Amino acid sequence: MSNKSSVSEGKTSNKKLLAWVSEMADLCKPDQVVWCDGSQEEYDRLCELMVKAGTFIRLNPDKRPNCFLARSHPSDVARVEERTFICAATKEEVGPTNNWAPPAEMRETLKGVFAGCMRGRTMYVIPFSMGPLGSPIAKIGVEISDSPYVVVNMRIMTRMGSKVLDVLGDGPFIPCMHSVGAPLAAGQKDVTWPCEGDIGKKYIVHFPDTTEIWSYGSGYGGNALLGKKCLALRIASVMARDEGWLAEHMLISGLQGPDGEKTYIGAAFPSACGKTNLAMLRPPAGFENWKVTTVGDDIAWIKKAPDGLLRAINPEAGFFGVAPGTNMSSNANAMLTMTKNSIFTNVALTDDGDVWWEGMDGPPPAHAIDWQGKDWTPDCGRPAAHANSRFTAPASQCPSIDADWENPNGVPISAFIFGGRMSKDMPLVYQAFNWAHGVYLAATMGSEATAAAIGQVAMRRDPMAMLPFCGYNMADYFTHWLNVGRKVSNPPRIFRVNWFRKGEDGKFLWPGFGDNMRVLKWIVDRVHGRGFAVESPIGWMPRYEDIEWKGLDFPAKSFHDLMSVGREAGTAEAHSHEELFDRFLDRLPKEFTFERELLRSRLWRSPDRWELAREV
Ligand code: TSX
Ligand code: MN
Repeated sequence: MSNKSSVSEGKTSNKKLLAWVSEMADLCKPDQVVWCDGSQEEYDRLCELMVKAGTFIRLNPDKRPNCFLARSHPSDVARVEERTFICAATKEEVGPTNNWAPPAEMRETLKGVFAGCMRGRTMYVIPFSMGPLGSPIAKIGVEISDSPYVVVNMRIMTRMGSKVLDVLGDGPFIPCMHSVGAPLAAGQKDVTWPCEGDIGKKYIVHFPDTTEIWSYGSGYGGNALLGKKCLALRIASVMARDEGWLAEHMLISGLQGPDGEKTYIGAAFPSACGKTNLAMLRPPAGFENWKVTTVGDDIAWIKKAPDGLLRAINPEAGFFGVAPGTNMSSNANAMLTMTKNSIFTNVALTDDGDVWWEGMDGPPPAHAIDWQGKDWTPDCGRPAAHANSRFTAPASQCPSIDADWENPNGVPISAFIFGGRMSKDMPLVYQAFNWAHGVYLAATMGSEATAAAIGQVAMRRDPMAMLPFCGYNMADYFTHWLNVGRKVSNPPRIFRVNWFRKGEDGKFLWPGFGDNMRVLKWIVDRVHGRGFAVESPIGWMPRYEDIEWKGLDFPAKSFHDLMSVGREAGTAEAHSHEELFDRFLDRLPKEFTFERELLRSRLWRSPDRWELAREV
């Protein structure tokens, strides 16, 4: 047994890191401490270890070489927002949308739950970089975890291992403490997915003032892979506020037209709107000379560069995407990315050793083993894959990956797109009048989610798709957005989109997916000052003839149904913004109050229904 950091000799001379690892080993009492080097050999060894333990099932190497399936405990399948805390000095700093606890009190609680929590387990030290190694925008974290599943997922999702320690030197790092919260007594047999079963004993805690993360009790996704939501969004958003940049829940993609001109966009969508699908979009028929490239599918770090442009990097190195619904027509690039070297969690296992989930291509298998390890047949009445089942796949394997995806200086962003899932009254696309109006559109973004209990559709406001991910008071976050736009001379143009509008018959009005390229082309045209638009009370809108329809039979009447907004619906929407704003009291930027009044005035003076398809 060597629970001292003697194992670390020669790995780093960073005194703070050595002291922290040693202190955490003393607290958690693991059987051993292992410093991860990030090598293929180490990855293979840990995967094999998990196969032996029953945590991993190796998939058929002829069908999915070097791929594994993991099944989590049924109680540990998603992020736990109600157990997520931001422990800043005061409650006002984190605002009404975050859970808060006094930092000193929370530290005592955590010391209690972490004491001896790694007994019988190995403590892994995982150095990682969010962003290309050595990029001026990148940040280094070190995760301590007792989960080998976390180690191998982190190797796909981040730049991980000894090379990070070389870049770190004696510099600062973000400490990320993680335990599944399931110590083993002497001789106790382990389970395949250890975790704390009592949700009240799970903790996902952020200390923004000292930039620390402490996560206890879950081994799943954003609860455990601490570089992603915890570091790259919650902690980074605070650092970004203090340092004058943006940490956003956005995909980044490149749109290249027939003349070779390339335009990069950042796009924010709440969950279940198909962000990964948009990031990897394949242009439809009629767009043969267009190319869409992928820089990232989830997180963007955006900074004003010396050249005066807002440049973005994807801090991640892999995709942790929702599996159900992903298929060759919704997202061929994602399907091709995960053909090898990937990890699948909570999907079904087919009889020939491959994976399957609801919405995959072709007919369902006649028999499979479901995500809980039970026999499954198409008529059994249960889903084969969990709705939040995931693939972890290296971004480098994505056929649409952008040539500059690892450019340490990032890619220049020309447009920000914000979109929710709205079945009524929200047009396919419109453009903000200016930066402040655009920030307002982003902040009032809403999305419909089916509340399973009542089977009803409820709209939830999700400002910038950051509601669960902003590490400080969202009113201050809005102010920060307004400030960033003032700092750059030619800020990105801002757009709202909605792929999910339905007709009277309850059917989707817009084909979506690849055909969204038609909307993106109009956005590109607008950004470069050549796309036409008409002014409406809510923003600039394309007419039917401003959209490229080649390859799609889409009548002007349908476009009109998709774009029109009535004065009554618009006014009701403007009114309900007040509900969101009231939560932030006097911290809300003044601009928002004025933007809302301007919107109401424009609507008041508008016709009952404005008709873009017929009028100019
Ligand atoms: O990802 C989606 N996108 C973005 C694609 C680039 N989805 C899936 C959402 C769940 C994650 C969509 N679903 C999109 C969309 O644009 N649009 C829709 C709605 C829709 C669903 C099915 C059809 C059309 C629209 N199918 C047919 O009409 C045949
Ligand atoms: Mn996300």
